[in-house]
Amino acid sequence: MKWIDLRSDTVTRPTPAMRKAMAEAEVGDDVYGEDPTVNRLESLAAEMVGTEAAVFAASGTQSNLMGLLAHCQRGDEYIVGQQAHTYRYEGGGAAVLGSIQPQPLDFEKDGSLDLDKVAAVIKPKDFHFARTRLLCLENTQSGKVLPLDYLERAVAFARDRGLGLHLDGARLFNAAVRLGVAPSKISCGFDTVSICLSKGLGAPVGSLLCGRRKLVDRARRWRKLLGGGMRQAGILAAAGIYALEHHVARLAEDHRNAARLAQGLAGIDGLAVDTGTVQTNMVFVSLDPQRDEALQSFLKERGVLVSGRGTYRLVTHLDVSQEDVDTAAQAFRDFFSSAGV
Ligand code: TLP
Repeated sequence: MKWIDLRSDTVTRPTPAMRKAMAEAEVGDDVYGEDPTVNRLESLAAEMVGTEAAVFAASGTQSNLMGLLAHCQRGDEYIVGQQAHTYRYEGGGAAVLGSIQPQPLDFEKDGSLDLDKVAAVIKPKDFHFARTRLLCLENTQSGKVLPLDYLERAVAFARDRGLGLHLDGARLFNAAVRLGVAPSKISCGFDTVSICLSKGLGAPVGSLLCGRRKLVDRARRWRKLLGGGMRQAGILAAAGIYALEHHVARLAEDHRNAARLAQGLAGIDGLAVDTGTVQTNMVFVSLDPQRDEALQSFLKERGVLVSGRGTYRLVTHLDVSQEDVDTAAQAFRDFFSSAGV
């Protein structure tokens, strides 16, 4: 059975052309800095993101953690969104491994952090307090693209307050495609930027921490400590190079499919669809949580996979076609019509 898997864009599988690039990759020992394909990927990523350097990591979680550890010492603090991946979904890694204290704040509706609220939680320089060191943003945030003028203000704010600035850019390329700008236009003011190759870009594994050379050097040391020195990683890096060269522009197709899915789901009685927030490849819908189980098993019988409780994040990607989106929307409609009840 062909599944229409809307749970995440992490589920994509490498295409035949990507697998070919992986099979043919020239490799060496990356811990010695001798894997030519990893080196090429790191230069390419740094160039595209507009930073001095980049280091290849096993996952977005590892890359974000390397970034936080590069910026902050024991007893330092980072300001971060309450729902941000770097706070909520990374096992508390910064606190567990770095003794770094998070200061979470609610995201605004547009996915930004209100800079006045950020200013209000910066701790005074006094030994009672953790040292506020870093501001972390996320772009896209739940599929929403941070406005460029906001980013400009955030960069100026961080400079003014002497804070480092980290971007969880797991889906930076979705934001760039949506805005029609080079990714570096979004990321250039940040000190560190984590990008993921294994989301919409379709690589099986891999992220990069891009940033100022000094911070990337520190992060490379942390990567080793975290067990992330990967030896002949060129096989994975080749997939990443392929993804960056061939799968960025096509993200527009995922965005069109998400908009089409939202349209297809709008107006179903019993399902609330937030069509206004569909900017990239994510659609959020909600329903009476009591119907979760019935809905999920009904959809599964139709070959459609979703996850969530009460609220569902439906994600389009490389392995979801326009036809798949229509099939999924029809399956939802059937469930909520008398046939599905
Ligand atoms: N997020 C996953 C889940 O963990 C929620 C997903 O399915 O979206 N930053 C952001 C903004 C992310 O969404 C994710 C993955 C990561 C970082 C971590 O990437 P990985 O999974 O490679 O560690």
